[in-house]
Amino acid sequence: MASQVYAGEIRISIKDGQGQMLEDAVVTATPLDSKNIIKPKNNKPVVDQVSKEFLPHVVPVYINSLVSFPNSDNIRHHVYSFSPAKKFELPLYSGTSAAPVLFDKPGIVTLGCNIHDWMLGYIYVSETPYFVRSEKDGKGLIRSLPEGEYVVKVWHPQMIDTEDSTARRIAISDAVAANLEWQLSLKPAFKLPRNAVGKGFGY
Ligand SMILES: [Cu+2]
Repeated sequence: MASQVYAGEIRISIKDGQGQMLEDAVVTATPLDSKNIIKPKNNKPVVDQVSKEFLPHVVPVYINSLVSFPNSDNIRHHVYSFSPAKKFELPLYSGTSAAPVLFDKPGIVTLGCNIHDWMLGYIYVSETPYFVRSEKDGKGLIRSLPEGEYVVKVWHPQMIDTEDSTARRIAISDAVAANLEWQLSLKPAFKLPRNAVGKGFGY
């Protein structure tokens, strides 16, 4: 019985300007042939709130995904974004919020919390279903790529160069993993100190 196996993979490795392994970079692989775009199954991305931080800090999602924003803290958060790719807010809540949020435009959505000014997170809304976020060791794996040609790019919230400047074109074939590495020059992290909040009304 014939069965189609998609075994193409891209292993990625991301370093910062000093050569340290870099977490929270998003690598996307866009097929040149659009019929190689296969919608992901069981696609339920989550941005959690843990210890008054967004977790993960960067979450790549496929366009038209419904993203859940559970709150794992025992205090309330008020999540919002002013980004053109998605303006929304989830007024003060604890526990599971009422409804997941639809992200239907490509781009970067910057997340904040009205209560905790230092909380900062990013949703990368991708037009390709093939992407990965680099882990603490700077590594990641994009699996199940149909054979064909791809443009692969990297984005990171602190990168100085443009995402387009990182583009590489590669051919993917079954059973051969491509290894791609990037070194990104970064701006300093923009982060308000956690004690900057003066709204201590029991939140
Ligand atoms: Cu908060």
